[in-house]
Amino acid sequence: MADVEGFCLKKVLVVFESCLTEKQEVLMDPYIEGWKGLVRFLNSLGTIFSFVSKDAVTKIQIMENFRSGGQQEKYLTVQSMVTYELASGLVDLKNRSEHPNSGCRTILRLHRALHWLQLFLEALRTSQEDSKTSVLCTDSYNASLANYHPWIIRKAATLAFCALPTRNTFLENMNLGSPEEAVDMLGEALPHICKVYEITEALYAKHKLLDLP
Ligand code: 1Q0
Repeated sequence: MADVEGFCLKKVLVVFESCLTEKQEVLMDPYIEGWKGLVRFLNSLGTIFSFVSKDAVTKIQIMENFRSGGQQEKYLTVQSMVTYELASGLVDLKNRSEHPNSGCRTILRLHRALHWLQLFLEALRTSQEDSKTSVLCTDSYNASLANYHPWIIRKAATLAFCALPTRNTFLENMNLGSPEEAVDMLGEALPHICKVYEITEALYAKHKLLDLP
């Protein structure tokens, strides 16, 4: 499952480590790369999650376009993007109208999903061997992303989670060796994901961007 086309989940997760600069800024390119890897993993779980990966791909594409467009250097880090878009009036703060796909609101959606990922991986790492992945996934989703989703999406997501394999199959299919070794890898990768999440959260809170439409 996780090894489709030589895919390695470890590589994907450690990419988040390379997001942080010395000045504790979040680099856009590895952030986008990390999400692309996660989407590849998601696709390997089957078409049942394609409604999720489609949305993630759309958002990744929006950010890639900024990174290859005329103002690409303004999008080098999440920090420089926030400064630039706010100073240039490129963010819809109340209603989605003139700038429906700003970098700020797009990253906010991925940032919320990163919180879900953080909770889910932590749950996988610390749960009992016989835990149900679907339950761990539903609980982490309800504690994070679900708060921003309408009923119909929550319903579709929780239905899809039921198709997830058991915890040990899941860990084994990550192709990192035994479930224990996979758990160790998660323990190494998680602090970096948490750090990226916290820095982005603090930045968005400071600029009052946590509720962008
Ligand atoms: C393992 C199973 C993963 C299941 C993914 C959980 C997330 C469910 C999210 C449901 C999103 C539904 C689609 C549309 C949502 C949008 O409305 C919403 C808001 O955007 P907008 O433009 O309408 O305001 N979009 C989002 O909230 C963004 C959602 C992005 C989700 C990206 C998920 C990428 C998943 C990666 C799987 C990683 C699994 C790693 C497991 C590691 C195992 C050790």
